[in-house]
Amino acid sequence: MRRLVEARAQHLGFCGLRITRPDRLPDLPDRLSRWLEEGAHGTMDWMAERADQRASPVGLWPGLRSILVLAMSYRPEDDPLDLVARTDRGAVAAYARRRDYHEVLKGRLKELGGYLSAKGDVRVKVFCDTAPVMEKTLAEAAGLGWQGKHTVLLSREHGNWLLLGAIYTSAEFEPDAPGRGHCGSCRACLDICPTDAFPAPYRLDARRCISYLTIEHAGPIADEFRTAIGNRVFGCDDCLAVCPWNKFARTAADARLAARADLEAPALAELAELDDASFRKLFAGTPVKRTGRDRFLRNVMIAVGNSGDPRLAGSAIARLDDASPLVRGMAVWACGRLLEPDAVRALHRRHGVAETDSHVRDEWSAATALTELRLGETSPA
Ligand code: B12
Ligand code: SF4
Ligand code: SF4
Repeated sequence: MRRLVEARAQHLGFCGLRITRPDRLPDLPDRLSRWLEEGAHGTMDWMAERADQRASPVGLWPGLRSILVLAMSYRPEDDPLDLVARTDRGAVAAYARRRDYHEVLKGRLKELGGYLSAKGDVRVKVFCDTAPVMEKTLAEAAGLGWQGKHTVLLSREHGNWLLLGAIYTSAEFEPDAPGRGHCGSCRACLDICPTDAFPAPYRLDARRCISYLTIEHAGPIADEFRTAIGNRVFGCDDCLAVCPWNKFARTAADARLAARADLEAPALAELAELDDASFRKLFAGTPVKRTGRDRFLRNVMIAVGNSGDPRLAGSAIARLDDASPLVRGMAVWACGRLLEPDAVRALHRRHGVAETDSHVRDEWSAATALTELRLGETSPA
């Protein structure tokens, strides 16, 4: 039975399948509750809402006997770190430059689950990211690889460009040996993080992670992170891209997850022009669409401000009257970074005086104060 399921999984594009059982899992409740108690999940309240089920697969489904954990590769062709240096371009995380993996993996998991249940009196439930399931920890327990110091699951065969899914089943399978860590003394992922999001190896404070800030976080992004965000307009790949185990990854991205060429290095000037309809059209079927146009444009404005290129100032000026205060606020910030003090004051008179949103008003105050400061620095004593 196992061999048939493995062959089917391979046929469906999965590069790895390993099995564990609920009595073989490490101490999930402690690990999760510690993370939640620290507040490391930020505003992702959904991580806390069904924490008991997240930490207990049997609590989620009492009929559970075995857990099949599956991985699909999305290894990018280019090094994502090269893109971070191209400041006139927006960097979209590698996983998001393609069809939404939730749909692709869920579809394949359902097919595999259907195949399994057709083989006998077997019940299955399939999960990919949308249910309270700790996929990385299950994957390590099943032996697919190990959670690296960056907390992401990686393996010696596939590196860390893997997306995960799980099948809970009432069938009894022999479990595999759990994964063993091979990080050794390496700390490349910890050192490269632009926002110091790792308080310690194997622990991530999501509140500081660019992936959280640009995707999950709905409000304005705190000033302390804006410069470090650089041109990352959706997610971040730095800690993954630097991992030495990727060099040994033989697996190419699955064809169903082929990257879209137009999302490889989109021009910031073009992204800055997106309205709701063109945003939805450009990102149709990708994970970016779920974040929504306003949050995305907020990120684009930060990238424009970080470009250091005054020629992009026009892209920020055009968003000073945007209907979304999130976008207006970051457009003000970008103008403050790219324009001369006189120009910022003139823009404030034209666009800022009538501003009603308190956050955007604060941005105007900060931008005009910054330009005053710059004036002071350049005026003769
Ligand atoms: C919440 C979430 C996020 C949050 C928090 C990330 C995080 N590290 O938890 C944010 C928004 C930041 C995020 C970002 C990303 N995510 Co995400 N995310 C999730 C989600 C929904 C839940 C993860 C979770 O349970 N976190 C809770 C904490 C408690 O878990 P943890 O970090 O694993 O913590 C463990 C360790 O601290 C460990 N631990 C504690 N002490 C010690 C000590 C030692 C020695 C060891 C070994 C371990 C250990 O115990 C904890 C529990 O096991 C999963 C999908 C899912 N349902 O599982 C996807 C998932 C983890 N994300 C994924 C991806 C691809 C990403 C990004 C790469 C996307 C991007 N490019 O922007 C980044 C990576 C950032 C990073 N370095 O983690 C993939 C990762 C695949 C893989 N190979 O592991 C997943 C599995 C989605 C999927 N179905 O494929 N994500
Ligand atoms: S995804 Fe980026 S910001 Fe988040 S932990 Fe990794 S390097 Fe740091
Ligand atoms: S970069 Fe180094 S420390 Fe980080 S996950 Fe990879 S091997 Fe482990």
